[in-house]
Amino acid sequence: MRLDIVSIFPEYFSPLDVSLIGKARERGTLDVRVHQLRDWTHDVHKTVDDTPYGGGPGMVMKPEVWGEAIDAVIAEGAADGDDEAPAAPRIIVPTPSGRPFTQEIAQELAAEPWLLFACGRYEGIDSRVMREYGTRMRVDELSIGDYVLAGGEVAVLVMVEAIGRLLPGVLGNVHSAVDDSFAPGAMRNLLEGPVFTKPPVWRGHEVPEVLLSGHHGKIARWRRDEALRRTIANRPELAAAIDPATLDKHDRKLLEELAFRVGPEDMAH
Ligand code: JCQ
Repeated sequence: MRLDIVSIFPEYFSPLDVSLIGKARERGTLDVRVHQLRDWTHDVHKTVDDTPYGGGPGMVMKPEVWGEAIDAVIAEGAADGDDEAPAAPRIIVPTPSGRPFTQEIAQELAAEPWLLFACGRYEGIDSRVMREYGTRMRVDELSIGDYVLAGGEVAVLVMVEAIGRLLPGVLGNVHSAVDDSFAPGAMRNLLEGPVFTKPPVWRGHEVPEVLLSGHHGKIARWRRDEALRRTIANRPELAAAIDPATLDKHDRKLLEELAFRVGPEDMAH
């Protein structure tokens, strides 16, 4: 997979030299290139922003600079890609006003051959940039959560890590990637419960006895109970979205004890 990142702070991306992503780059699984947006300015001050039309606080990133940068990165990528390489990348713009970036989107993006991340700063990038490239390729404005960062750089690090670990051969254990809370197929819509390792007693805190029992049926049941408890406590909106048809009698009894209302058994029918 090829990843191009355009930013006024390329130094933000040194974490991509280490760990899982760093190893994937060394092996050639991932080809990451970070570009300085200011390289495509023409004035002495290397200006990338200007005042917003209509007034208001802050500054907006200029469309001409972004247009030259994206055109150049695409031309370079298309030129040194092989004949099988796609002519255009998917463009990702992290922004608090985007669609939520989810595990499902990470999986979708992990299947792409080429991604271009555009890091905005200030109040954002002139909207015509997304409009312009949206006529030629897929452009997604994505949010990593309901808070405001100083720029898209950290959001790109988050997305690249979530996407990168899904690439074939990037994770040591092939099971790890599908076992996550949000991966379809695991315990769908449930958070993962608590985990423990040795020693069996640490500072007086004991590992739940059932986990030492070797009784695989009881362990699976206990883990599911804990997953349900944690989902209700931490993510009530996820718990509310659980399909009642996926709950057995034991689940229903537990939810009743927790005073969590679910629909009747046949609600899905
Ligand atoms: C991403 N959640 C928060 C901030 C403008 C593209 O324009 C802007 C980008 C940012 C950086 O992204 C975030 C963010 N997901 O703050 C302002």
